[in-house]
Amino acid sequence: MDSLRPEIIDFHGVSMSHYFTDNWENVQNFQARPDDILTATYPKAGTTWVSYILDLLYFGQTAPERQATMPIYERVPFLEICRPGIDSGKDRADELPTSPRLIKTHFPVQFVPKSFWEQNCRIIYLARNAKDSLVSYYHFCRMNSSQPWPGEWSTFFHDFMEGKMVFGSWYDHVNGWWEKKQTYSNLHYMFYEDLIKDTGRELDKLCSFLGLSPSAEEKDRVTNGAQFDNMKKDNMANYSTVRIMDFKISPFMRKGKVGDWKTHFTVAQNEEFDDDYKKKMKDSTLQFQTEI
Ligand code: PPS
Repeated sequence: MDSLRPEIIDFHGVSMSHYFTDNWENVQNFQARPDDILTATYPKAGTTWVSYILDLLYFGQTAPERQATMPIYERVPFLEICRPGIDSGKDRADELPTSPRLIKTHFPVQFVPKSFWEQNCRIIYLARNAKDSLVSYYHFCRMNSSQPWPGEWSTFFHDFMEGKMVFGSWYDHVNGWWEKKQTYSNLHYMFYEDLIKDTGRELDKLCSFLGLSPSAEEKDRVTNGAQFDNMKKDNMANYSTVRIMDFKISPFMRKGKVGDWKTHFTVAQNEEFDDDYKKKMKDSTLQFQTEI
């Protein structure tokens, strides 16, 4: 453990760490523009993947030097991040010279600054099944010294079910955004597992939501460029430039698979998880795939 690691705090009823609440007032007052595109996810759902796809779609041809020289977290700022020694995500978003501006958040829906709704911005929500999200988050917390210490696997496993994670309960997050989709039409809700199964089809749906009609050639370029193996070796996408992440413990681009939870959950843990899941998700119409 090291001294950077924050505690989990209760913030307006959601477990958070101060790195994502310290800039709260400024973030809440963020002035969105009508063409801003917000990508929202619970942590580890594939935010970087969709960010990369969006960046290629919008700027891959007009500004290829972006992909070669700017890390993904500068191309697509993380709105609520506020850590000593780096510009806040809000300032980075304010300073983006591009149109549209691509912005990322892990906020539960009720924390999103109101200007995004007022400006009727396009919002993409990417969800990933709970079991793989848990596993990915566990390894991320081990390797990232700005996350609370995850403890032993079994501790983290139970904390996840109890929503004692930075950005709160996975169950509340995916459901909160799903409910929002019923009333806010500029929200495109997609699933990591679908993106894995058929990236081309998901790209088509995404483009249709965004009002883009890339050529077949361009679509291939985006789909191929954003493949796991390509992103893993791309230093501008794989977070290797971030000092607080220790890749010797676990790389950011770790496995990129559906079903890796099977190598972590014991049979008993799986039963416990499924029982609890049924209770927590009983009123939800959301359906997730935990294997493909
Ligand atoms: S973060 O830190 O919350 O922003 O992380 P996030 O980018 O949301 O999620 C990281 C996980 O997404 C996987 N990933 C991918 N999977 C498949 N294809 C591509 N191109 C891809 N890019 C990122 C990444 O490997 C993390 O999942 P795990 O299961 O840990 O490998």
